[in-house]
Amino acid sequence: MSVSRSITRKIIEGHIEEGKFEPGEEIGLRIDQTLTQDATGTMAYLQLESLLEGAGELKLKTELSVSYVDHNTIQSGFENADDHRYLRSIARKYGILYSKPGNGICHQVHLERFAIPGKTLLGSDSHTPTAGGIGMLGIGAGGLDVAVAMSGAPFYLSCPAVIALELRGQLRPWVTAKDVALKVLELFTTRGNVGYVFEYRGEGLRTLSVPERATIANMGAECGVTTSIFPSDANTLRFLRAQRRAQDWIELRADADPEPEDYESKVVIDLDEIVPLAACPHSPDNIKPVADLEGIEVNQVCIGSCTNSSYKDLMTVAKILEGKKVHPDVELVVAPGSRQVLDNITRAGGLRSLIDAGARIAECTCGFCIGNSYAPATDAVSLRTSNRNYRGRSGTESAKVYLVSPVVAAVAALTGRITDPREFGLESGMKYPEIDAVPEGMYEIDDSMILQPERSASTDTEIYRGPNIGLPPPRFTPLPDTLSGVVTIKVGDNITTDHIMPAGRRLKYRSNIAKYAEFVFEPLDDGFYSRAVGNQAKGRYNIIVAGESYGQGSSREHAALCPAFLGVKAVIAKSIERIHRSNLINFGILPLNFDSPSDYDEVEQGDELEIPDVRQRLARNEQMRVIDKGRSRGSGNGSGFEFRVCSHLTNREREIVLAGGLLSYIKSRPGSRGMMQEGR
Ligand code: MIC
Ligand code: SF4
Repeated sequence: MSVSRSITRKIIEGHIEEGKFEPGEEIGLRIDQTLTQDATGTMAYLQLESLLEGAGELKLKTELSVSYVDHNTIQSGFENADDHRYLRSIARKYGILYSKPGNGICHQVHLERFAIPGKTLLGSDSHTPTAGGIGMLGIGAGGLDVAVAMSGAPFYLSCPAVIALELRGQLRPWVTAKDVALKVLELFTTRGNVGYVFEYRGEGLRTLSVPERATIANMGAECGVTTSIFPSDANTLRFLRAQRRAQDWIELRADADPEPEDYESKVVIDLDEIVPLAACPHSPDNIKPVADLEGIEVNQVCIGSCTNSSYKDLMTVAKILEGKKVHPDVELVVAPGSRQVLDNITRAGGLRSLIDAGARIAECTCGFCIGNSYAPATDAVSLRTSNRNYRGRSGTESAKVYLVSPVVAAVAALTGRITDPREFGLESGMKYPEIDAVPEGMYEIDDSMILQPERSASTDTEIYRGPNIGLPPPRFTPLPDTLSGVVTIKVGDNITTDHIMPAGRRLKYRSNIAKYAEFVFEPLDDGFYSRAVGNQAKGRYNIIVAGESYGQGSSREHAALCPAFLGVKAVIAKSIERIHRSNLINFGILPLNFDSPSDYDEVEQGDELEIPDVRQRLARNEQMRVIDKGRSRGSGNGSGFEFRVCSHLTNREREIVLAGGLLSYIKSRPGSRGMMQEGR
């Protein structure tokens, strides 16, 4: 009997290589396309090189792989530029497309030029689900997983359950797709959504263009879902036509009547009822109506990032600013999402309005979003159209960052205060500028900043390795029989990968693990590094203890790789987010959950823990006993205390941890020279 299916299920079943569509079960998916960005890319390609060492054939197995340079573009020293050269030479060698710095943010460019409805995309960046706006299954992962997928092996994940988000009605003037994304965050928060896909449906989709859908799909990443996806319909075709890619279109929708059986639940969102919203400091789910924040003085406004930097976003901003001046006390920064966007707003006169109004025009990169430029002043209020406002991410610890739509941002840039844009419209007599997402039916397209090498790789291309490229990727020791270690740090709930492995001014060390490791947990506790190294020197493992939702946010595998480099062998948490959990496993760190969350309160930083028979228990998938021997110095309060933890690893994950990580696991398998043969 045929079942009625969701879009998610249709794409997964069309790509499944192992397992079956059963939420919670491990599945292996064939990956059609990959993307990397430079901040995660150097490590991903170093690992790819390691995987391919000794393999005769060099051709990658994906249909398309693109290497973007969009994060580390400051070039205040040789490091970034050297990394770019490395990436470029790797792309030439392996037949990977290379998007030069300045061409745009990976997710925006990928949506414009490469994303295809119905296909799968694996990206070494957590906002890869942006491609869900076009009906592609885009999933974020660590660089090593992406490297493995490029070599042709399936990508393993826990089969997601599908939540349907039914959109009804139509957005009111001055309310935008960003407000929908923030509404979803208000409903679902940043925790507890691991293992789900948000699938959008309903008549409300009619009025949402692909870039607007992409804004909504983009911020599903903040909820922690595996991905978000929209149908591929007439609006999708219109967008693809305007990108001269009509041939990439297929129609894709969920079976309609009765509703797909695999929706685990359905939530209705009435677009007419959504009001302008803001995510207040310091979390993307701290949502309030803009009307409630009116009057707060604003020092900085930053418009851009992979969430909100499309042609429509920036033209709307330009129209609001047209003929006016930015408030004297406000700094306005505008970073177009891609060179295509910059080109099109230039032709449409938008750039002129932005410049005349007094905007600082930044290059088409992540820039302010990753905190490596345009850091706000001490205690400043910064309104940003990006997707994350964790404390300190902007580059300024004391800054208060509010996440808002480009419309709210533009209005605040004029008034110098947080202002409800609907009120602004009424008071100023300005009509809401309705901008078509596609300029006069067609975008201006120029792909000359995307270097297209031969797809068949060339063995004689020399790989450039500047001094910023550290040693080859480290490998880690197999898990011991009894794991003894020290709780080197105990952290609370909602610890993001920005807390674990800061970006901003530390970003340039991404290719040099030994150096970057010096900054593990720097924003929370700058003594972590020396304690961890001290324990390592004494031959003891380090253990991290954490609360709920550990490892939220980015896909950066460095948040696992650098701790592993410092001898971290286990994380014991109340819960761990999906991508980070996979990254821990990939680098041989055992992810453990407290069986009883209240045990978290009993364990203290400095305690010595022992997990006996860990290999055996893992192999038998049994609960584990942790003996807390009390603090290593002083009498300690925890002597004799015992608690239980569980690992919930699949067979494959278990073997990876036992082997000391994915690289060691792959290398230890017969025929491993062989990722290429193992794959398709
Ligand atoms: C981010 O937005 O935090 C990043 C920087 O894009 C990361 C990737 C990285 O750390 O390089 C992400 O979202 O995965
Ligand atoms: Fe770049 Fe920010 Fe998007 Fe991350 S969230 S990819 S840093 S623009």
